[in-house]
Amino acid sequence: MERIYIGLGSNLADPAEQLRSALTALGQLPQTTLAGVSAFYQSDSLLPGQPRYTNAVAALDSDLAPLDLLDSLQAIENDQGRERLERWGPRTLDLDILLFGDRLIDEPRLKVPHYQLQERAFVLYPLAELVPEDLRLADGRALADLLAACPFVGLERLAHA
Ligand code: ROI
Repeated sequence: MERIYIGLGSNLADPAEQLRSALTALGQLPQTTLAGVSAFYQSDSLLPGQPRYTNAVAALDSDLAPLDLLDSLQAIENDQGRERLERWGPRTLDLDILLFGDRLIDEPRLKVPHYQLQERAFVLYPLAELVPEDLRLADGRALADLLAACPFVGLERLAHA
């Protein structure tokens, strides 16, 4: 059993509802329990000209292997109407594996810790709600240092889930 953190994001078709459906689906994955959910946060897209995003982070305890979990997450994205028209395009649902126990994963389909974690306030702040204050990532970086270098700017914290 490993503790896994998943980043959720949506900017189409009622984003908060997309996140709630995704959380239900995560809780129904085999060999997996949903151990926690952050608040929801809204922010502007990092790319101009897209609707605002709603983001959150979920904690899972799972016995799934990383690539099996990745397949399951992509199936949930597809079930919720994700169309892969353009890279970085607006989406009904994005599910990213942020951290997977204390593993470092470097495979063509999956890099963990997520490679853009440190640049994304909408990932770091919800993640910080769920982890121990002194968390270190598998690559040795302290989450507290990443937070200190990534100001809470442009994020709007919404009422819980
Ligand atoms: N911007 C925000 N605020 N949240 C996201 O989840 C997000 N995802 C993306 C891009 C387009 C980079 N911008 C985002 O893929």
